[in-house]
Amino acid sequence: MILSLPVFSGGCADRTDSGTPVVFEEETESEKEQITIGFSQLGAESDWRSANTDSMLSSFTDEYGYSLIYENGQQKQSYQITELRSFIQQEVDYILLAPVTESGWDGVLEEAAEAEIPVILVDRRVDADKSLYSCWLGSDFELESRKLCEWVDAYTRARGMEPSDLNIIHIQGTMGSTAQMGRSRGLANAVREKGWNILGQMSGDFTETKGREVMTAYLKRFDNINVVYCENDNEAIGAIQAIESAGRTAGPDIDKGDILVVSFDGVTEDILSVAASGKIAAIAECNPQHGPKVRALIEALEAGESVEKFNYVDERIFSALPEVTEVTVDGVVYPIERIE
Ligand code: GZL
Repeated sequence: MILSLPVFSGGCADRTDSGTPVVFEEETESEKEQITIGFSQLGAESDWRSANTDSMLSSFTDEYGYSLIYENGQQKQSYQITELRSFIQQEVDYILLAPVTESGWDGVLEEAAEAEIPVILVDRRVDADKSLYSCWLGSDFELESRKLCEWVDAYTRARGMEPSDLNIIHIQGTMGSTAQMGRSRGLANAVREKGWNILGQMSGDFTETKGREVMTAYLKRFDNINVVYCENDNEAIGAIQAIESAGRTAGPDIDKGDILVVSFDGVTEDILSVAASGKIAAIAECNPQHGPKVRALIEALEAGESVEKFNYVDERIFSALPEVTEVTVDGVVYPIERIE
């Protein structure tokens, strides 16, 4: 029996067993052209992450022609892998992945490749065959570190200190993440090249709570700490709380007993006001505004254009302290952005 399928305006009809017409909404023009994105964000651990999520969510909206499926991996790789498998099952057009750490992605990326779903990495990188992802966009974390270490060297010398006078506590980010590895490598090289001292090194997992815990522990062990190198601002805020609770001062007068706190990110007005007070002496910017740039990459791919495999965002150095106006890394001069 051939069912008569009267076409209603805007839809086509079938019939239930009782003969009641069931109208399947026809795809609207916009739905037809919409690009479906599955975005696995690694977590919500920091102000930077929130700013990055906001940038991504506001860039892939209906008005731009996108349908976004957003998932938060709560800083657990197993959650993110499950999310990616769900995106593959839903046959999304693109997968965006902000990977929590670098290792362990080959399997699920191969599954996406088998499903012919392009993957774009944002922020941190993965330790997997480059053919398994279309491209990556984010920061040069080691360059961020080198710029900040040059600032520390210039500033402490301007305050009459010798490199060997610096006794540093290093609060690392999430171990195994690209940001942590680049920022730790930059400091390790500076310590070796300049003759600084590292008193202690431990992960603060990019969070305020753990930054405070780590700094509290080290303040109990050492009375000669004069520099704290935090791998993000949230750790720095926690470290400053611990410093002040211990009766010490986080500030610019390192030659008079202050503890010089330096950090990464610089994404909120609140953090920049802490830097304006001198409690954070300098911040290497980590630019979270990835959304529009990732959208441009997808538009290029959609247009059949080739794109760079690795795409970098521009970043500055912030400080309220006047002694250093620029730093030079590999012959490139980076002006310091004065904040007040
Ligand atoms: C850097 C990003 C880091 C930030 C932290 O691109 O991966 O993770 O610096 C965030 O604030 O938690």
